[in-house]
Amino acid sequence: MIVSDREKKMKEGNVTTASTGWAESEFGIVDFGDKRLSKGLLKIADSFANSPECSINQACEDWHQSKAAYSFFQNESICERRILESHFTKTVERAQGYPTILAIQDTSYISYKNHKKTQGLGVIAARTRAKTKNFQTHGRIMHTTFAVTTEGLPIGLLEQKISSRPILDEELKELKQRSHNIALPIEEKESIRWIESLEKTNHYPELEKNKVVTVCDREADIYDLFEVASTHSFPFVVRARQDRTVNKKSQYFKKSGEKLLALMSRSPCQGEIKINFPARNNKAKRTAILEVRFNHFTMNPPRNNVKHKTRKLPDLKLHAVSVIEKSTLLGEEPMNWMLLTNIDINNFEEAIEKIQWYCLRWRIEIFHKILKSGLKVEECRLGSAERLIRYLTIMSVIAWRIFFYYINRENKSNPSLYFLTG
Ligand SMILES: [Mn+2]
Repeated sequence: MIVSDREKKMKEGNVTTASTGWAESEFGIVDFGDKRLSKGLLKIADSFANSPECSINQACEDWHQSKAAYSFFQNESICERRILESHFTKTVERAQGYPTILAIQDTSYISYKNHKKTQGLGVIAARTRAKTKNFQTHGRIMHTTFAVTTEGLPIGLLEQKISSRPILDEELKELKQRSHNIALPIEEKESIRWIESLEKTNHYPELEKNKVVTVCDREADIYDLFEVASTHSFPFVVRARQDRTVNKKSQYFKKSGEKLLALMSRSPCQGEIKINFPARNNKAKRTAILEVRFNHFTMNPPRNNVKHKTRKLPDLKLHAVSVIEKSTLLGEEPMNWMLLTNIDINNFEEAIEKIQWYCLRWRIEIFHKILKSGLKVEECRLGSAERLIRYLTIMSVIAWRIFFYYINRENKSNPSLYFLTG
């Protein structure tokens, strides 16, 4: 699996596009209750899509148009959810005819670090340094569900939430404790975003005939997420972050069970796959031979999950796929992945399929790259967080469109082109 030249180009942010009336078809159904506003949206979307790397002033044809764009972003009656919902409807339409759709979730931190004048931004990162106490990076947290076909064609967003962390010091302190405090219910933790998105993307009535597989990186290795998914039969593939004790007879039997890694390493190797890693981070490109193992196991609820107090948490029947690099050159970190899924895996082919789906998770990283390096959304100065959210919403759809346009035009959606990454 290798990265295509086109993806390389896109990763470098070298993107252009041509558009004729695409905004009409993507946003034509948006109703703000005022025709002028709906027209304004189409104009903005077309201008930005035509000049993806430009600032608002550069993208607009003239002063009048720039002024119209600014007043659009400032207009408090414009709800970004309407814009999104119009796009979601289109994504769902594009999904028709594909039996399996990957709903890839990921979080991106949009930093407005040096924008001193922007009002209402939350905190996306905080550290306590020796000299500057309570160092904070301001910005927005963008959690997106990006829909991709199993051939790798990005068909649009299925969900997006742009939020921020509380800004008060006490709140920050509390938050810091929370994220490590497993005694709090999941709803009170920030990780609830993974579960909310899972539920939303599985509730499109138009996608009833499609298999919508949620794909996430290690951040989403959360029992509560797996529990919701398993209860409602929402399929998922998530990379494991931790080595759990599994197959316990009961949560009260401390000594029963075994570690998942140990279980997998005594499972027979079912076959090998070859992956070409592209050159990156000053490392030369290389080919890795990986051993593939799979097995099923029982995930027991964590003993300290607060929900035990109110109800009996179920044991979950899950499957794991392990991919381990056989030998590496000196200094190379051997690749070692464990994927968790609630989809049955009975043979090597079914295991490989899950690995390929996980490889396609990289698509959302490219989407984030287009937003940041291509469209330079972090350079936008709009003066307030609300305006930025409207702007980021529209730019997200444009970023998707640029990506779709490239892949679709060259008709190169072949999963063998994608490389693996953690
Ligand atoms: Mn992530």
